[in-house]
Amino acid sequence: MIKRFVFGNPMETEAVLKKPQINSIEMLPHLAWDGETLSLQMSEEDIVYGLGENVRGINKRGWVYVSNCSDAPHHHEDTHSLYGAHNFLLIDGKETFGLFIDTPAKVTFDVGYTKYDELRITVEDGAFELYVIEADKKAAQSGEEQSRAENEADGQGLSDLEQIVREFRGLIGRSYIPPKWAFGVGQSRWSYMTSQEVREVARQYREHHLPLDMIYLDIDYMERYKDFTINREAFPDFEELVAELKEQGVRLVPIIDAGVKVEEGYDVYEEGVANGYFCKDADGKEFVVGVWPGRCHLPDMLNDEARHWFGRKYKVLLDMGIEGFWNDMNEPALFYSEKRLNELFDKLGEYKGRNMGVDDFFEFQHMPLALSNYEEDYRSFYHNINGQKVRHDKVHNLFGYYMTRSAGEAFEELEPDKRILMFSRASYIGMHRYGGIWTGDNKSWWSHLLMNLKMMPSLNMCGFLYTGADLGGFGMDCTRDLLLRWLALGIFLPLLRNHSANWTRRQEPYQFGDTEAFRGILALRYRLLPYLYSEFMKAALADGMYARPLGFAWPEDPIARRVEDQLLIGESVMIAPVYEQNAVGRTVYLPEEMKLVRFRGAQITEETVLPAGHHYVEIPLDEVVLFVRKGHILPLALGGEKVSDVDWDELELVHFAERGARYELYDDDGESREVDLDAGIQWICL
Ligand code: MIG
Repeated sequence: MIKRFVFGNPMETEAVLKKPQINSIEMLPHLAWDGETLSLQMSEEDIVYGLGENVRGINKRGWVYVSNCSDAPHHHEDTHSLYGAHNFLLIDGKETFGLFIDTPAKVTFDVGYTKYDELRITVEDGAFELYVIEADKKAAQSGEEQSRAENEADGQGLSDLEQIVREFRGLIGRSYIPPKWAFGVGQSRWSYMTSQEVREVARQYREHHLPLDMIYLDIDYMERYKDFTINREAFPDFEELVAELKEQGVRLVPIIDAGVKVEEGYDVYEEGVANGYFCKDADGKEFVVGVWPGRCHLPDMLNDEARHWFGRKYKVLLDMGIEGFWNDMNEPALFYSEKRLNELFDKLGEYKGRNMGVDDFFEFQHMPLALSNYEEDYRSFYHNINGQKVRHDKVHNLFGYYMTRSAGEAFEELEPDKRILMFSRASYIGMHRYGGIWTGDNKSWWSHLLMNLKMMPSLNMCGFLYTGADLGGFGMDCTRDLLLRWLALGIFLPLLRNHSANWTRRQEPYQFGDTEAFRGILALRYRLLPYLYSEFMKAALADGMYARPLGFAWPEDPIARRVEDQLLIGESVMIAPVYEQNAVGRTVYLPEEMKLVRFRGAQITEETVLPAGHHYVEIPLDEVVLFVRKGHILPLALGGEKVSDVDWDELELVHFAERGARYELYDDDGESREVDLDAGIQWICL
C-alpha cells in the first residue's frame, strides 16, 4: 500500500508515473514531522536499506548522506554525496516500510549519525512529496499455474522487503533494458587516443582469447572535446573502425559530455545560442563554465525544446554505426565558472609579499582547489522550465537525469525498434527508465571493491539495474591481484567494464603478464550469461531486484540480515567474493544448506554441499566460487568470446535440487525494444 503526502509546493520531477491521491499530513504513519524534519525512532535491531549510490554499508545506519549530485573523484568512506540522488529508504525493523522523498532539491539523511537511534530527513526549502510504502499482503492465489516470475509480478512468495521494493518500482516505472551485447565484457581507458590504439586493444583481447564485446571511447575521440564531433586526425577512418570492430563482435561506445564548447562555427554551440537552449546567468546571458574544452555552455536539459534538440544530436554518431553511449560530467561538473575564476586571480594577488602564517597559507592554498564544483556557482545560473526562470540549485539533482532522458527519448524516435546502450554518471530516480549508471570515479583500492558490492542492491531498489563500477578502479594504480578479484565480482554484475584514468598504470588484463587466470574468469561470465541475462530481464520486467542482500531472502535470520559482503544474484546464486589483498580465502555465511560450486578456467572443479552456518572457504586468485541455493538450478552455457557466440540451446545444469525442479529461463532476441515476460520464459526441468 502506498500513501502519498505533499509538503509545501514541490517542483515536479517526473520520477513517479502513477500518483496515488494525496493524504493529509496528520495521517502520516511511522514518522514524526516537526515542520522541518521528518524523524523516526529506531530500535537497535532496525536496519535501514536504500539510498542507491552512496558510500558505506548495505545497512546505511551510522552516517549522514546528502542527496546532491556531485562530481566526487576522490570519494571515500567520509564522503556524503556521490554522483546520484536516490531518495529511497527501506526500514526493516519492528515496522517494515519504504520511503521515497521526491524533490529535485538537496535532501539530508541523518541515519543514526547524530543520535544512534534516530533517523532524520531534512529537505532544503522544505518542499517535497513523500511516499510511504507498506507491504501489500494479498491472499495467495490458488489453482492457477503461474510462473515464478509471474508470481513475483503479483507479489506472491516475496518477503515484505521485496514486496515494498516491487511496489515502489511500480510507482516509478520499468527499468531501462540494454541490448544483450551490453552484458559482455567492456574495456575502457581514458583514453584510447587513435584508431590504431583501439584496434590494438581488440587485437590483444582476441589474440589472448580474452572475451570482449565493447571498447569504450573517452573524450579524446572528439575534436577538442566537442560533443558529436570526431577527431579526424586521430580517427580518420572512424566509420570504418566502427564497422570493422563490429565484424569482430566489438562495439565502440563513445562518451558524451554535458558541457558544450563555446566556439564560433561549431553547430551545437551556434544552434544552442541562436535558440536560447543554454542555461543563462542572472542577466540572461549564456552562463560560462570551464570544463574539458575550456569555456562551455550547459544545455538547458530541463527545457523541453532544448532537451529534444540535444537528444537529436546523438544521431550524428548513430549514423556512423554507434549503438551505445555513456553520459559524463552531468551533475553537472564544473571545473570553474568564468566569473569566479576572474575573482580568484584578483584575490590571489592580495597574498603577494605577505608573510603567510598557517591561516593565510591554508586559505591561499585552498582557493584554487575550491573552484571546482563550487556551491555558489550552482546558484548563479538558470533554467527555463515552461517559461519559468528557475535557479539551478532548485533543480540540481535533475540535470543528469534529464540529459540522459534527452538521449533516451531521442533513441525512441530515431531507433524505435532497437535497444541502444546508455548509461550515465549523474542520476535521479526516474532516470532509471532511460539508462543505467556507472558509479563514477572510484580508485584501485580494495575498499572500493567491497563498496562496489555493497552499492549494488541499493541501486537495484531504486530501479537502477544496469549498473556497475569501474572494475580494477579508475584512479590510482591497479595490481594484478586486485583486478582478478574485482573481475571475480564484476562477472556477476550487469555492467562489466574495466576503466582507468589516463595517468594510472595500464589496466587491460594483458598488461599483467600471463593472461590465463583472466581468461578463465572472463570466460565464466559468458558461461553464466543465459542465467545472468534471464535474471536481469525478470527483475526488469517484474520490478524485482537482480542483486539482493541476504536479509531480503532470509528476513528472519538475524545473522543473514547483518551480512555486508555477500549478495544474492538472481534466484539461484549467492556470491561471496574475496576483497582483501593477499587473502587466500574468506569466511562465508550460509543461511541454509547450499552447494558450493568452484570454477577454475571457467570449468567446474568442485561441487560440495555445505550445511548452514559459517565456513572458511579457500579461493585462490584464479578461481571463482559461487553457491547454488537449495531447490535451485543454475544453467550454464558452454561459453564464448563474445555475446553472439553464446549458445542458449546447449545448457549444462548445475543444481542443488530434486528431479522435477525447474528454472524459468528468460530469453529474447536481445535487441528489440518490445519485450514480453511470458513470451520469453521457457521452463527448464530437471
Ligand atoms: O573529470 O572523460 O568519470 O570515467 O574517464 C574527468 C574523462 C572526466 C570523468 C569520468 C571518467 C572519465 C573522465 N571523466
